[in-house]
Amino acid sequence: MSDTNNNSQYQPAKVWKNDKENGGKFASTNRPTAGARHEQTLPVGAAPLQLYSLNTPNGVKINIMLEELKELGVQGAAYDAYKIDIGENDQFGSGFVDINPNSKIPALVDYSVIQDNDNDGEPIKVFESGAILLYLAEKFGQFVPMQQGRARTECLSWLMWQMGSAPYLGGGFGHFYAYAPEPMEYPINRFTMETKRQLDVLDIHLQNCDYMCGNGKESYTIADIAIWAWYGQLALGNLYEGSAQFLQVDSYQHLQRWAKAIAARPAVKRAVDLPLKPIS
Ligand SMILES: N[C@@H](CCC(=O)N[C@@H](CS)C(=O)NCC(=O)O)C(=O)O
Repeated sequence: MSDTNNNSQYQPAKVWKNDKENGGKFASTNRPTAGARHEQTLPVGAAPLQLYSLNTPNGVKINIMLEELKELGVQGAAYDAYKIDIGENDQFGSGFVDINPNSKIPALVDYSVIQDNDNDGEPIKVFESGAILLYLAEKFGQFVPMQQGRARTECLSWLMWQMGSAPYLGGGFGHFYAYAPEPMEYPINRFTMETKRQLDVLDIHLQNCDYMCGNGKESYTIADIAIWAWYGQLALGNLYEGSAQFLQVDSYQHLQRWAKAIAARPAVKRAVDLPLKPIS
């Protein structure tokens, strides 16, 4: 094994055991099991949509969408937003797990549907930020081409690209660059390589279009919203201190132009620092 492994003495046992603190930033939160860890009833406000979230990139996607709908004056998109503090293990409370069995923010509950015949008086629970964006976009007929065809397919392809790619950025690069107990060359190199490749994918694509799926303001979609929350914020130096220089984000000029244009939108300015109500 090469020296760049930083860990050349380590040999995986036949069966993994959870018998050591790993020392990373989220070490005390992580367990190899799922399900509720404590009882916690979540508050429900008066608005039709109830958001349980945090202003991380995955949370910011939904903040942007709801604030963009507010900008358009969409009445039915009124919402209450509550803070799920993942550092305090709120994501493992019974009320949150009942909405999202995967215990990760964001999660949304739509109470506007309880009068509808096919909902048995129950609200609709939505988890996974991509699913929430698509749910809201389709419910209100905004920020997604509604008709099946090339434009809708392109939008959903880029939305799914974001959902599949960002774990390499956040869980891979971000984790090892900013949260691991010590710098480790092998994982930092591996995930930096992949993150820079992804930034290049976006830069090349944005060379020929204003937004991810076309030109002109009306082509701004949930694909831009989802991708901006991670890659736009990374490009603007808002994620992982020191990473803008490390990744040389300024060199991706088309990505920079797109990221700045979206950052200037009033809805986006409000969304990145959305006030969230306490859950208790
Ligand atoms: N694929 C999920 C990922 C959500 C996610 O990873 N959320 C993080 C914060 S950005 C979280 O809640 N982490 C808490 C934990 O892992 O315990 C989505 O897009 O909604």
